[in-house]
Amino acid sequence: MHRRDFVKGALGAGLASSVPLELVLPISQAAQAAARQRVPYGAAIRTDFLETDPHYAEAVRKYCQIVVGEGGLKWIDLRPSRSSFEFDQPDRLIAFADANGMTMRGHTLIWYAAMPDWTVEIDTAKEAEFELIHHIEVVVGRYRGRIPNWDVVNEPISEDPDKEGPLRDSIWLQQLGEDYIELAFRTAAATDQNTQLVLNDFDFEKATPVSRKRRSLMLDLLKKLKDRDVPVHALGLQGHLTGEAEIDKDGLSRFVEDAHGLGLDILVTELDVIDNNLPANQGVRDQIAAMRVNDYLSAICDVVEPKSILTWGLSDKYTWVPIWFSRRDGLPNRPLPLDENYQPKAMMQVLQEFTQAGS
Ligand code: 9MR
Repeated sequence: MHRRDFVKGALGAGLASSVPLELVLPISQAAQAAARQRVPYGAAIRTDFLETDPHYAEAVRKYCQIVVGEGGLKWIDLRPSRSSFEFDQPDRLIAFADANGMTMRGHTLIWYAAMPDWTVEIDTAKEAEFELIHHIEVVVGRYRGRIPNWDVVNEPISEDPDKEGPLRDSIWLQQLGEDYIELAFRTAAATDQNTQLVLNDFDFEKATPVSRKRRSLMLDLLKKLKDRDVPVHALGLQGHLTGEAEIDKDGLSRFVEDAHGLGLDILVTELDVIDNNLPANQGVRDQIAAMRVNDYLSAICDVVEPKSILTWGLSDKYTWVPIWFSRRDGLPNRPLPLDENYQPKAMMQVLQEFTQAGS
């Protein structure tokens, strides 16, 4: 039974049939959309623009059931100094989510990047352990019961493992060795027992030696954590797809199946298509991007339905892609499901096929 039918049925049992449903239960746009969804869809949000660009807020309300701050919960935003926490941005975003019947994911507790300068002063294992635990306890504790899942550790596998070793260099790895991962998960679980704890990373979908290696290292890490009863509940597949690269559908499906076989849920957390090397023609570019997203999601959904699918941004107007991957021809990047005027592109149709009921 669809959720909508359930709501009507439950109401019908207790209320006079002459009362129009709209008057009894004002169904928000988000709730209506949620009723259509099979898999919840969401996007990374820039909170400031949500408040200053009404078209942006309208698009978020129209399409998203989940939001995640593109920043805001990163150390660089939260921790201006060792002794202080600045919760303004995530507080505003979670208020928006609450007001619109959405949920907010937590991104991210422990990451090698986006660290404020003062953290270079963390130069002993004891200090690192203290700071890691303190940070997680304060941040997860503040939103206890309100954030349904957290990226506890983000991007722990190194970018090119054959050159750099298996795990990504960070303050945490340097001071605590790979035990930092276990410590982060255990601390998060002890702080909020009801939130889903996610290990999140990218580049698992290509048919390259690096991608293959990263898949195998991620599985090794997950197995090790599971063997030690570490409370890791889900694998987050970021999905920053490279526009010109084929998706290794078999490799990705097998990887997802293996991770799921360890008892983990699968989430798609940061989907977009890096289009700096795709043809200039907009129509062609959008079609290729949609095709990559289709290949990526079918490789995953053929074996396991993800618990949610999020893109890293919603409209091409606000995207991180040009920071690292601007186009040589000077044309703007088009990595996301809505164009810069909030019109849906082919990618949005693909996303709806994978997320909406009855499709
Ligand atoms: O999109 C984010 C960008 O605005 C920030 O400057 C950057 C550093 O905080 O992080 C970007 O988001 C990254 C995410 O947090 C983790 N996966 C890769 C994302 C894109 O770089």
